Amino acid sequence: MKSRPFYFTWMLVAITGALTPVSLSEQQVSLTKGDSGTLNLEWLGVIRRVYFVQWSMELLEWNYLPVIEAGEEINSFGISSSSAKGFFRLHTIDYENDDDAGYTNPEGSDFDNDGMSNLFEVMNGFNPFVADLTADPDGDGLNNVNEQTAGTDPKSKDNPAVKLSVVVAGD
Ligand SMILES: [Ca+2]
Ligand SMILES: [Ca+2]
Ligand SMILES: [Ca+2]
Repeated sequence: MKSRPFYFTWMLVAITGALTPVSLSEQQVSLTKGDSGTLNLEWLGVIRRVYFVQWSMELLEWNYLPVIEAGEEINSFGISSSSAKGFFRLHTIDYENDDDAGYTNPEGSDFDNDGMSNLFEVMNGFNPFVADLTADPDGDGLNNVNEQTAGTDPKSKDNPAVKLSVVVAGD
């Protein structure tokens, strides 16, 4: 099971199919409480289907969680939480063939062709279905795709490239 810290709480599971409708009968999702307040989201995957997970605090704005799964297996995702309420849902994409690159390598693929891989986007809170390569959420002058290339954190200004250097000239 993948487990990464995420400080929100989810009380309700909603289901959406982005490109194809998903029936509830084939899409059983469970939400259980684990040790030390962790919430475990679990669902049985369907073959040739890729899953993204979104969360929302107030059902107005949805954000992607740092997880991408594919195929017919039991998928589990642990969430550390501290807030009182929230919602989440699955965003799914179906493929015709087993060997479609988007299905065999959904994390390394770039669904919105913005130069950032799907995994990089969800790990950094970006939208893997909207081209946001020129955004600069940390305001450090390096846009997201340049941060990915440089291996720096697009949500933090700690990039070596933008650190000020002070030179004191002697006389
Ligand atoms: Ca992308
Ligand atoms: Ca994007
Ligand atoms: Ca930046």
